[in-house]
Amino acid sequence: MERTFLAIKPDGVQRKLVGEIIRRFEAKGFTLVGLKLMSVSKALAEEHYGVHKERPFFPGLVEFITSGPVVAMVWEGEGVIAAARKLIGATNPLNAEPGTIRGDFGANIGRNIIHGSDAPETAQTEIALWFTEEELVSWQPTLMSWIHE
Ligand code: DAT
Ligand code: MG
Repeated sequence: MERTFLAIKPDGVQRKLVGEIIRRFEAKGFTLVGLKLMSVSKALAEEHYGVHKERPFFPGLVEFITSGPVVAMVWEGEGVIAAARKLIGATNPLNAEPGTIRGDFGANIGRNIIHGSDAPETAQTEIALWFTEEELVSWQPTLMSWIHE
């Protein structure tokens, strides 16, 4: 079963959006398999955003993600990587569709509330970067037959 890495950024946590965001993924039918509130070290932030190392916004991005608590999560489900990106919305909240998390709650690209892995390879790398095997729980929700054929 496919898994993706999501992180509610410090703005989402400070704005008390944790419950609302988790509710949306639960309501959609995805399964939570990893969850922790944490302070992000500079080293973890730089590794996580390594692909953007050369971009002008990189230092600000690292500073932002390390500026307060982050809720790191792993979610499971068929097609969850692409579907989570759709639920999250466009990178710039000003371009994100209403109904998406960024479209409903964001107003600035530097405060876009949540991160989601963008492809199977990045999902695998990011899950391994943020979670140990022991922190992930494999379980079968009993209502699965009402969500899945
Ligand atoms: P996404 O988070 O939608 O995967 P990304 O991987 O391109 O977007 O960029 C990572 C984060 O970096 C993004 O969530 C916000 C920040 N960012 C991206 N482009 C930016 C820009 N032009 N100016 C400021 N911050 C930017
Ligand atoms: Mg990205």
